Amino acid sequence: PARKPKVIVTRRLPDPVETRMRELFDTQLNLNDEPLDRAGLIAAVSSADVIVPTITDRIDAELLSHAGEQLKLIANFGAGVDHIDVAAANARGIAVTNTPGVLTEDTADLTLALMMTVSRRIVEGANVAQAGGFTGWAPTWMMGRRISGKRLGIIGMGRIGQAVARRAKAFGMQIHYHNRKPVSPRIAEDLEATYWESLDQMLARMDIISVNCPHTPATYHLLSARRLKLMQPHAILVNTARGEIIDEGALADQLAKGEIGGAGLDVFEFEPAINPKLLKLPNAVLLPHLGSATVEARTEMGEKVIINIKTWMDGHKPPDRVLTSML
Ligand code: 8YV
Repeated sequence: PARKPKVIVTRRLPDPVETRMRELFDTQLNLNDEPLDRAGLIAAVSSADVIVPTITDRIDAELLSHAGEQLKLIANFGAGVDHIDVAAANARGIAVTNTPGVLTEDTADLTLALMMTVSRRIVEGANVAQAGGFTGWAPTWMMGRRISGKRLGIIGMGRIGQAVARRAKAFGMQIHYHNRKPVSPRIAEDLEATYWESLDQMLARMDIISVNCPHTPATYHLLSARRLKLMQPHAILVNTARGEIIDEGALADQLAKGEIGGAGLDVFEFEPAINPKLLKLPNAVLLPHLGSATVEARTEMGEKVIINIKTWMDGHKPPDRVLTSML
């Protein structure tokens, strides 16, 4: 029988995933669960047949110059591949796969949760109550804003954007979106979604903006200081995609000045660092990248990784191959 491929996994994964991987492959786990340093990553790419990285690993062209002939697959644990130089990998005959689909609903749930948390001041209220500050109810105390009836502008109408739209529609919101191209007429009709070719025009008219596009060279700082200024002073910005899509410093300044109403952020430009200005703002709700952090999603992401490796081993095209033409 053919030898089992050597698979290096850079972080700890849910138990059932690790167990299955050990059964199927010659699996090397990073038992202490700290991100590998550069030397560790170099050692991994120079000895493994397959590496399974996560968002905390930077797989750039220089790192790949250390890849051995045997490295054939980078089976990313996660949907976003902006930490991987896919072109450089492909140029060396190394395929890249990701784990789309299984984290869509959970990321969309968290997006709605952030919208409501910011709009209804849930963290502020919880903090007051927990600190013993609920000393009496008052008619005008801690008023937020309703989300029903409001205009939601979704940037990026892929799987996650559409899942956000379905939920928001059920909450009575009006769905608007900006995307490279309009979605199919059937989907647009189902969601009663209005397409904006001009992001600038959409930004100026929305009550809530949700970022749901991938981070690519084309979307880096898509929400620049200039574009953020187009948002209305009561508007809320939610980001469960990638921090790099927003100029975080400009956002912090505009939130502090009251030029933007509030923000719900699950991702940050210099993760895991968060702009210190954001930490002090009552109108910013910050989460530590929890979009796909459910037992179900993380397990299914691991299962996808396994399927991608297995199909590749069996000589077939892995189902979730990422091609540069898709980026
Ligand atoms: C993960 C994500 O937390 O899938 C993604 O793109 O951002 C999250 O699901 C992370 O990327 C895992 O590597």
